Amino acid sequence: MEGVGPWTPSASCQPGGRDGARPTIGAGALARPARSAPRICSVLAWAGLALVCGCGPASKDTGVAAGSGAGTSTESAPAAGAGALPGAVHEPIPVVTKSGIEMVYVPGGEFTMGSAQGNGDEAPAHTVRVTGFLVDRFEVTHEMFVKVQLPDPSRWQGNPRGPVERLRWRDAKQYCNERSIAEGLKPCYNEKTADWDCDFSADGYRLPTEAEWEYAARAGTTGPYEFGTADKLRLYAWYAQSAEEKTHPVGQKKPNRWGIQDLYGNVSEWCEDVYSPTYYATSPASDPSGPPNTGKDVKRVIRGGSWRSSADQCRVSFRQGEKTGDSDACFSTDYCGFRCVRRAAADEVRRMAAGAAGAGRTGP
Ligand SMILES: [Ca+2]
Repeated sequence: MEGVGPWTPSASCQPGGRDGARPTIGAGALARPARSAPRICSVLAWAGLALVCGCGPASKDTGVAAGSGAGTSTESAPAAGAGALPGAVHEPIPVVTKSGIEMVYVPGGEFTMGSAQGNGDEAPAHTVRVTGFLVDRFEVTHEMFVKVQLPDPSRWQGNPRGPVERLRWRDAKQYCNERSIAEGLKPCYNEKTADWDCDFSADGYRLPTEAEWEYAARAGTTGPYEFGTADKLRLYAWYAQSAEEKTHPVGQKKPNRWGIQDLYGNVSEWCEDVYSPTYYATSPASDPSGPPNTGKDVKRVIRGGSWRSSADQCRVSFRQGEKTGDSDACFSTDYCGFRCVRRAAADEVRRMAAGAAGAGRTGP
């Protein structure tokens, strides 16, 4: 699929615009909010989000297994570990990062990935176990992108809270590395390899795996939409029937029960995985990260649908492969954006949730 409608040249098409040397890094730009990040923000975010997203018991209108905790809530993943969060290890926890970005900690668990009722590439539905992780509450926005001093390739840039789009897969990965460096984390991506290979053991930011994305979107539910049926999609998503052919600032639609927003629609979200329509038949049961790259013109997974998608294309198990655009000087896919994830141990999550935000702050 290619983008439709007019677009104007951006930095992505300017000579040297985005393929040149790494800009003088935004460690300073991102580090500043860390020092001033008020502890109260995290506390309020925790309390407020827990109320907003209904992180406690499952609400009524979707087929949720017991509670709304992580999948079937078999929490024993390494990230949750022994130092469990008091009374909360099975529940998602909103946090604010060192650089002031809202994320949600999703405890590990098992869930049924894919669908027997969807398209052929969504089958077979199969059990997958996912290690706990932090996921951005929102799609990455213009203001977040500019903060790490990367040129913004987006078609629509009028509102700093709008999602970045028209973004190559590798540019999304570069943002992840810059954000990691700025927060003193180990970057996940090796920029010296052709595919910018991912070190999943690093504690920095990266794109979600397809399994992580679906696990976070499902939030313990089993149907085509976390909230129930397609007639409610308008409340949760900017998609073809509601978006008026453009993106919208993030966070205006309802969150899912884990407090994550704009999963459906607005911009489709890059995942780490190579796209293969037959992958589910052979994928590993624990933390699958996609099939190997078989060569050029490989497609990577995008998830969630976008401002131009049908309701069907926004389903939680709907899969789509998209060319990365990494060798396309004028990548024009104005519906491709992303959000970040990263691994975090339970004690770090606890500190973040308490407002220390991982910045070495142990008190006010
Ligand atoms: Ca989205």
